[in-house]
Amino acid sequence: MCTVCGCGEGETTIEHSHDHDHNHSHSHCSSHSHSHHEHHHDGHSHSHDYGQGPAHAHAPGMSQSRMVQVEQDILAKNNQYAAANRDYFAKHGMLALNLVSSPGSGKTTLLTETIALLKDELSIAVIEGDQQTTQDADRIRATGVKALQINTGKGCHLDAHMVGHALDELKPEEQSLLFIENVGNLVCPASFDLGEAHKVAILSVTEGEDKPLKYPDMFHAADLMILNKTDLLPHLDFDVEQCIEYAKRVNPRIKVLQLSAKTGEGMSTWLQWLKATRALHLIEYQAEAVA
Ligand SMILES: Nc1nc2c(ncn2[C@@H]2O[C@H](COP(=O)(O)OP(=O)(O)OP(=O)(O)O)[C@@H](O)[C@H]2O)c(=O)[nH]1
Ligand SMILES: [Zn+2]
Ligand SMILES: [Zn+2]
Ligand SMILES: [Zn+2]
Repeated sequence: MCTVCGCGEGETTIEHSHDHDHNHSHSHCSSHSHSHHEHHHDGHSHSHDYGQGPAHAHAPGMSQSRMVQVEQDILAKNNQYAAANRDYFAKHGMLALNLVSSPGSGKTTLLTETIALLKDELSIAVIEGDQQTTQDADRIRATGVKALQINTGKGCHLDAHMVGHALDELKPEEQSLLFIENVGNLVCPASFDLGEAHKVAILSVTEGEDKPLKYPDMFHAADLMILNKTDLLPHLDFDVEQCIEYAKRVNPRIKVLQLSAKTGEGMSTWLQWLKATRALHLIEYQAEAVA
């Protein structure tokens, strides 16, 4: 159960790149604490079941203070896994970006278009999160880069533990750019640090300019807001200036880019942001290597 919104968690599955003729599942999360990237995967296929055990309890009957305590425990545990992921990214010189938005804002389209423009220049890998299908990961793989799907079942967000396991499986190349497409949801993904360098919030102009005010946590947590589908602006009465003002009201440091993943308008500025951000991370990585 997600204590942030009370929805069901569990049934999480992570794609496996290898297939064997036997499967087993083991129960995760509630009892073990491990550091990532050093456990399991001895060449057979298994599925993870995240939500079993005590955390599977139902919200009704739980007191408010107990709910708050559970939420704090979950977030504290998540932060430990996030720190392990961050460490892994730093060690491998990887820039990880967590793409967050409502369903259908254009995350996967933005990714496929970005990959097409950048993949000859740098190594890119993608972790795809959504509740049920592997369609997004299939769309990414069609571009020729490595992608792995995490299905969260009823879960409404990715957490750092899932991402750690996905990294074990995906094994992105050194110094690669890693995109993590979160589950389409403007609420819960804001609370879960995945170890990423930046959350990038994608808002499409069809959603209305008031979204940053209505979902402030998400826009507060993001360092960059991409206003997508600008090709549709002539057909709408979306007020771009007002939207940017709202976003800056909840997060004065947020940067805003406007683009259309469909027509390519504005994409070059996004590519510049990606390359500049990656370059900064590589400077830190190289400085660490020398020290
Ligand atoms: N007009 C227009 N349509 C777009 C643009 N970007 C994406 N779309 C369309 O928006 C719809 C949703 O795009 P996706 O890329 O699947 O969105 P998503 O955020 O990955 O969706 P979920 O993974 O379900 O949350 C598709 O029909 C896209 O073709 C754009 O810049 N302009
Ligand atoms: Zn939730
Ligand atoms: Zn684990
Ligand atoms: Zn998608």
